[in-house]
Amino acid sequence: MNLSVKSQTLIELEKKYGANNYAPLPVVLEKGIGARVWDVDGREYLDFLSAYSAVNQGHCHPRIIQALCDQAGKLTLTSRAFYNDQLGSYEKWLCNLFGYDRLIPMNSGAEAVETALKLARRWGYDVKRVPDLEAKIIVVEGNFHGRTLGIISASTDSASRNGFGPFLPNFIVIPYNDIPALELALADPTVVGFLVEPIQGEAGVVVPTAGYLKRSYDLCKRANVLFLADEVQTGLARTGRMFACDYENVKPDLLILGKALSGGVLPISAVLTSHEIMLTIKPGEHGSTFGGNPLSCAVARAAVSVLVDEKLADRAFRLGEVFRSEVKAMNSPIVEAVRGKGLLNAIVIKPHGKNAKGEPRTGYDVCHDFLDHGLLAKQTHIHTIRFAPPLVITDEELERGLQVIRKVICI
Ligand code: IF1
Repeated sequence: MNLSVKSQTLIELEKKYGANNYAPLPVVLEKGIGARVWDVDGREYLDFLSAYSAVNQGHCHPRIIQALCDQAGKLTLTSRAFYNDQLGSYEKWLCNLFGYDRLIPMNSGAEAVETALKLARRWGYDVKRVPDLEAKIIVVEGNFHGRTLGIISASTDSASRNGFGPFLPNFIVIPYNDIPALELALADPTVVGFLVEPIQGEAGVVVPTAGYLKRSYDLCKRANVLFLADEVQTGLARTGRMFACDYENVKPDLLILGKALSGGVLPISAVLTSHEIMLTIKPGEHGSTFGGNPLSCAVARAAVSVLVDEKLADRAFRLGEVFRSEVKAMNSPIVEAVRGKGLLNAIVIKPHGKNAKGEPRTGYDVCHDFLDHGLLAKQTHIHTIRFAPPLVITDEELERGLQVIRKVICI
């Protein structure tokens, strides 16, 4: 589709003055409500990415926006040098809701992951009594936990880590979904934590074998190693349960949340854990300027309340079943796999045909076709396309999205 002058102008501004760290699809968005967004020319799209599962509650959910506006007019930031009237009640409410003793409020998902890694190391030295500087963390191939130097030190993705070294030592990388490999790695007495996504998002919505999380958790307990679940993308109703770990009744020692914790309104993240683990960090040893600010507390409380009150996990479960069964029933000649849980799904595309440049068509080309037909989705690792609409998507909107998908992949 040809871009309007208005869109082209705005795109050129980003190209001229911004960082070249993304290759966005050619669409310039200016408005969003629920599962729908509109570009600067008033064209409507169904959002099947939800800002990588940050907008589970739908764009500009009125209850979250109201909480934002109410608090924004009162007090937005005090820093933690002082107390504020929102943080304590938010911490108590979220800890009681999710069954944890304590919460440390951060901002981005990466910050929360870094915080969890520091807590695991500090617990390792102070409680497990691992010799200083020897604490190790087990991670898995294909992991994605963020873009900070500490986190990419654990990454196996060249695009995330090449050219940014040197890296943090003491990460042990094992295959995902591989219990014997974990058992072997856990034999090292200096291991303090196992960091894992319950479903690997960036790797292409890779769902592990049923029982993998529970078995991993049990092995970690037996080895006196902490189980760190990165639920930044899978958490908060996305996969059809409040947390993906809930499918196996696993309660992580450290629960890492972000993205939809704010419903996509602000960067808000958190790590929830026990008294013993959380209190290993003393005053002045960790924090952030915006962590726990009153505006974020008010927004997060509204965002999580929406998930609970609108029963969005149940909705994601039901609509996810519809989505996967309907896409599978399309029997598309270019799709070699359909997988996911709840409304975190993906299809794997076979290289097919040629694009305008005469190259084999990839996920990017298919997403470009989706765009032309009014649906926004994004490929990951060339041939995998992730579908993650807001959990508030209506049955009619989902059906409309499936019609677009059918039109594009059943060529
Ligand atoms: C980008 C990916 C998704 C995450 C998990 C922590 C974080 C993320 C499981 C860090 C963030 C985002 C980052 C964004 C695109 C997106 C992404 F493609 F990068 F990998 F979703 F799959 N744990 N994921 O998925 O949270 O610091 O970003 O708040 O960097 O391109 P963040």
